[in-house]
Amino acid sequence: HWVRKPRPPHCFLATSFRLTEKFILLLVFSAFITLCFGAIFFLPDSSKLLSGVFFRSSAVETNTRTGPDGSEPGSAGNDGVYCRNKQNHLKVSITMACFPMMKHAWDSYRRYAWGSNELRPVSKQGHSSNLFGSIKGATIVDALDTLFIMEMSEEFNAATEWVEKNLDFNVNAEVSVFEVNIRFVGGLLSAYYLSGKEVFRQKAVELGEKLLPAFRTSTGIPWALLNLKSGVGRNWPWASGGSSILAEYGTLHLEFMHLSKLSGNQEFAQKVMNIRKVLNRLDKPQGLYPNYLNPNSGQWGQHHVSVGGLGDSFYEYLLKAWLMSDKTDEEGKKMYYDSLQAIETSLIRKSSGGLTYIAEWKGGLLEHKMGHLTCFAGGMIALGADGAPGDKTGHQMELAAEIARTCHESYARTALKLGPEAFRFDGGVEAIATRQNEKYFILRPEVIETYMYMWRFTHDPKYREWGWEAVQALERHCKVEGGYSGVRDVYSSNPSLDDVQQSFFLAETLKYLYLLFSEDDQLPFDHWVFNTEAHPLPVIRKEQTDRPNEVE
Ligand code: DMJ
Repeated sequence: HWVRKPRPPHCFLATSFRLTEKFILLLVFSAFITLCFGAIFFLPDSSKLLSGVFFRSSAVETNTRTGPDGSEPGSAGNDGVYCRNKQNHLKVSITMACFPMMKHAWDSYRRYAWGSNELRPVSKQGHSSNLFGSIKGATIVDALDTLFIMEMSEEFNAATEWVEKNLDFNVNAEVSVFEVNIRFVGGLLSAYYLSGKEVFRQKAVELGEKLLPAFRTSTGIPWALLNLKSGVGRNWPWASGGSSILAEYGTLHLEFMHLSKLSGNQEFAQKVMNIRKVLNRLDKPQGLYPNYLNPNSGQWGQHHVSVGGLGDSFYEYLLKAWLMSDKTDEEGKKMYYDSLQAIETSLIRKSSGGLTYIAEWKGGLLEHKMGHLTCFAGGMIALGADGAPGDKTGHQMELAAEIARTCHESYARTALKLGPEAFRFDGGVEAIATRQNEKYFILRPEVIETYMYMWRFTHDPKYREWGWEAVQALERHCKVEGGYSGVRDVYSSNPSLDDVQQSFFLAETLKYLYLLFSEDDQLPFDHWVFNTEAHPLPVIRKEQTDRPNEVE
């Protein structure tokens, strides 16, 4: 169901028309509008179209035919060209934005760090964090599907060849189960589903099998860290009383369901379904899920709740498990909507300046801080709004739009127009980082991810406008000759660079930007669900569940 789109058409700029031509154009245009209204109000399937109209934010003009600054289509601004394509749709020329960004990020990695996990774009050398132990090639595996989707076939083939010849999981090293799962297993699964190349399926299943010993605990809640050779696991030493982390053990479900489907081995699915069982037996303070859970005692650690770091993708995977199961996973659905209700009651607040934010909860006290990571929640809530129980669909879309606005403000209120790692709503500030160690930006995707979902569901042009602002800021402040780097202080007009091109910049940030400016049938949401690293996985159709080895 992946729809291969032709490269975006060339833009044609201001054209002058003679009076008669203008008149004929006007006639055609009015006929078109009349037809559309007829279709909306009189055709039997009008409810779908109308829902698209109702979901739009009332505060903002929804004209999709003007440029982001209100300019007419066909005008060229300083920072890019907004133009009509042959179908008369407004479109930012992707070839002028996201595609060259990917090319620069990829070419730089290939030139200076090929085979390393990540690139140091300033010092022009490889970089490896201890999250992947001695597994290599994180950027290659994370970028595979982005290369494929952007039709960078030479680059995709080179990456495939590297995977065939060099990707090796027989290492005597400790890895993060979560990071390896979302980036490597997720990246390989997507590459398999998109390209059909058997090597990706084999490697995904091989790595999945190596992760299984992590589940050898009294409860079956997996360890955070695992030695891939010995199968010995442990937890992060800093995590409350030897606890496992909600966002880590809760972010395996999508990949493991696909591993069972592709291997015929039901153990993967059983392991992640058991995590749900353990969670459902526990009492939840005010219906909330604490971030820490001891895998041996099966008891919560510190009562710290967050929709950002340590909690985030657990909630995301409940919703997406339901969507990916062709809406058959009722347990996932219930857990998602119940937890969202608890989050709304206990964590979501509005600032005096009218910004909605998701605070963190520590032992019953609210910390009025929101992380950049938390900004993914706008997209998640929009994605789930359609299935919301009761008549909460409209309410959840509004909530999603408010979170998107707050996150945009966190960017807009900086010198660089890039968002800080965390921003606060106390001590007289709103959506601003106050602590030095929260002012950095490491090329994270969450805000752009939310713009992309909001664009797909509302077609409100402000989301493309905001995405375009992010493109400009990335180009101005993060791009260097050797790739893209994070910055240490988004409030400084002359910030220092952190010299890391994160693999998720290629997997997520650039992919979501590309999708933000693509047509809706590019990876449509009714066929694909994105894992938390933006790797698309196909919906497992109801009728296929008894035929686990078939690829859609
Ligand atoms: C990514 O690895 C994933 O999106 C994860 O869920 C959270 N952090 C990074 C990006 O910021």
